[in-house]
Amino acid sequence: MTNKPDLARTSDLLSDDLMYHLLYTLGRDPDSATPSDVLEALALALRRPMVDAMRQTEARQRTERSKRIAYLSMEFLMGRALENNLLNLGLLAAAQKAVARFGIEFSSVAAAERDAALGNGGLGRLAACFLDSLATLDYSAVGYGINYEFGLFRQEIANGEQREHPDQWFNGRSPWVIERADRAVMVPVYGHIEHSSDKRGGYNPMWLGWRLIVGVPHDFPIVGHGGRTVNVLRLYSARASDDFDMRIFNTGDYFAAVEEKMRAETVSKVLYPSDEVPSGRELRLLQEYFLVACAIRDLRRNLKAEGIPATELPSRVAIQLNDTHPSLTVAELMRVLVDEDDLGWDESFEITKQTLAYTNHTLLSEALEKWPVALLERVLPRHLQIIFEINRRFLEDVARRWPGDTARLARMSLIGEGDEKQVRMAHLSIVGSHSVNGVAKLHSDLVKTQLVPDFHDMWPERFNNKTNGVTQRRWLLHANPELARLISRELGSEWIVDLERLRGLESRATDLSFCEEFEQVKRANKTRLAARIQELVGVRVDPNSLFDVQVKRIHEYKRQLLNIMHVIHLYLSIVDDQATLPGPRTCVFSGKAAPGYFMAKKIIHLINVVANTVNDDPRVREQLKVVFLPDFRVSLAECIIPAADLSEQISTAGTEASGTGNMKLSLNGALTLGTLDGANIEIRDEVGADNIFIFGLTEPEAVALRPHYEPRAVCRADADLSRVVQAIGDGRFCPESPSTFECIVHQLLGEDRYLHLADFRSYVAAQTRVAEQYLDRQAWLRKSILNTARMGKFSSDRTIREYADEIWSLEPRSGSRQAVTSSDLDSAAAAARSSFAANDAVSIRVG
Ligand code: 26Q
Repeated sequence: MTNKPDLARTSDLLSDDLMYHLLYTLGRDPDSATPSDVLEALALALRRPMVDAMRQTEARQRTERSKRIAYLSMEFLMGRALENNLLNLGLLAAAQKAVARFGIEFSSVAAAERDAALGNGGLGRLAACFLDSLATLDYSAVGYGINYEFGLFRQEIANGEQREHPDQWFNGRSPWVIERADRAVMVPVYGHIEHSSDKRGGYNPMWLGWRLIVGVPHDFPIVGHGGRTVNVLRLYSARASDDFDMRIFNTGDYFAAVEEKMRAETVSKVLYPSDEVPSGRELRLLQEYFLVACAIRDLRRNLKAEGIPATELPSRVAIQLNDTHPSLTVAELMRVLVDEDDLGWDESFEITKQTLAYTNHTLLSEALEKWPVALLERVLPRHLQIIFEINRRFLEDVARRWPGDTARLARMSLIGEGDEKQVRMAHLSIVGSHSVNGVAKLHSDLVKTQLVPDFHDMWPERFNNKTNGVTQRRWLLHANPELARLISRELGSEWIVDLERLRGLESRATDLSFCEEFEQVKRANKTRLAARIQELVGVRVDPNSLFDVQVKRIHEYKRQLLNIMHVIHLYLSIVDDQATLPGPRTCVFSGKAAPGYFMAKKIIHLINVVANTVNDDPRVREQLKVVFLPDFRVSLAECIIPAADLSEQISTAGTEASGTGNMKLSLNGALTLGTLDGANIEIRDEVGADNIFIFGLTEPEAVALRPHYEPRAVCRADADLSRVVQAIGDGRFCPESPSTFECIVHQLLGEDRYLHLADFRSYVAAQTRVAEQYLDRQAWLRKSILNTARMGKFSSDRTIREYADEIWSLEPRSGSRQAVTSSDLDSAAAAARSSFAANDAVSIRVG
């Protein structure tokens, strides 16, 4: 695509800038520069084209007066940025050339980058995919989040058990991030309300005695594919305000003042490592409010700068709440409109509702966020007042609509009564938004019928579905370059911005020579993963074996336990029954457990001891290998996913809101073994029932079973299952401490909340079909190709267009990129490259 002289010149310029930053910004000796020095210098060298494009994007969006989407999320699981940015800027080849001059492998420079792990899992990664799509589709968008100094913990496995270590990514200062001290904002917290009256005698409460936290934005450029649009992810760090220093001066109480300063800065210190029910911690509440307050102030500042009145907010900005974590936005927006802008309550509430939209990501009703009223009163007294007033008016509406239905009032109230009064954040989000969406068809239906049916009765028009998607730029183009190349050779490179084009591969699924090439790519990816496995856990695995992969957070509902029970079943059938498997299999697990989640940590331990037993047993020889890869994160996923043959998506029906790993794996040609849960249902609809392995109870069947479910009876009736459960309980995999897994058996035979035993038989049968079908290489390959070919729907580009059209009312951007030509991409890349031209004056020639 790029012509040679152009490439040479661009990489010359890039290496000049690289050298400049190495020498003068970082103070390193070029002769002894390490890959991570080069990485940092390269990131700094890329600032010029990125910032230029960012400013151009801003200017264009300002002149077009485009409506903007603000995506508020406590998590953005970005992963590495280098290759992604280079690919999107069209500068990858130039950078590779520039780096080669240092005698350092480009791959080692890329590998030196720490993942930006500012998220736990699906919800955070979805936010990252959305930012990529928003920029690629040229939407005016900004992500608001927190610049955690410590991202998600680093996981180590010691004696089979998870250990957590702090992850201080780039010491909290990524070279990609640009601090914007000029756009700092003040956030008040704590204090009390003084009741007073305004001039007209109306009630005029005053929030006084607050403490200030300063929010300092750190901008992370989000480069859209082709480099035309560069949006920003604005991450806030919490700092103490100068008045702390003043207090030292005034009171002389040095220690108290420093302590307070540290307390303020704690707010952005660490990501909560849990993706389940919150524990009601004050620091988390402060974090959530901090995000909301910073975002609202920033948006208002922008509007003011453009001279736009607050009443026009809904026509200029759409705010999407990523789960309830930023749901205090409802109260904060009301506070600024009513208290600061002096608008009336009704008008303010209309503006708030028209601006906000809420995405729900969970079906477990106990996982819905709630905050004690007493805590809110202490931390955010004015917001609590506002929430009470919203509730009072809301319950009046409910009572008017359903007179006398007090049970309904209690169910719907924003305040849950109990031992302790609590604010129900999902209710607040629904009442304060004009749109409530789930993240897959089944999930959105269950939100309406099971999670909040009363709200659906009241406002059916508010509820909608937006099935999740993933960005093909990261999950195919970047993660699987060989498959990307093969596809582009066959179909052209349009699929990069229009995933439906993959459908063109359908006709190649029966073309033997294409099948062979597709297989070679998979094989090379498996060989690469095998090397990684050897390096990480010292286990040699056979790239010819079936790579059976389950990678995701460890949760009981995701049923990694069911998977390992099947592994145990295979193992016992080999060693106790002298059975032979149809073919060799390598079972790959990876994922983190929340540090306080006892059962999830037990499951990790069980997987690891089973892995050790199986891998060390000479009777199993090459038939079965089991590995648990430590520290699952975006960059490790990029290595595992392209190498998978089988994708395990085995959550109990009705528990997984959507899943997105399922989409990434299928896109990379893995066949799904799954339940009819979350987006698996839509994946089946797309790939066809013949190209997926479905098993287990459906959601209505699971609901019907629960009241009379007897796991013990199920176990007794199945000899294979009894043997597996027995082996877990009697310490067969952990003889030195045989009671280690008794709690697992106790859970399985007691409640078995996630119906492992009920689905076991059906799961084993499906696994047998998998093993048998894998033997027919040609048939399997065909299915694998059809999986890739039919993933078009699951691009986050499609999801974002739906949000933009149906929730945000954003104009489709100029040309909306449906048909980007390769010359388009070239000219955008050329624009990025031309940024270096201005650099000549200060450039220093290399060597
Ligand atoms: C809340 C309060 C306090 C501490 C932590 C939390 C918290 C943090 C993260 C609660 C939940 C999460 C994350 C949830 C999540 O990742 N959900 C997943 O979202 C994906 C994207 O929509 C779906 O595909 C998955 O099905 C869903 O599990």
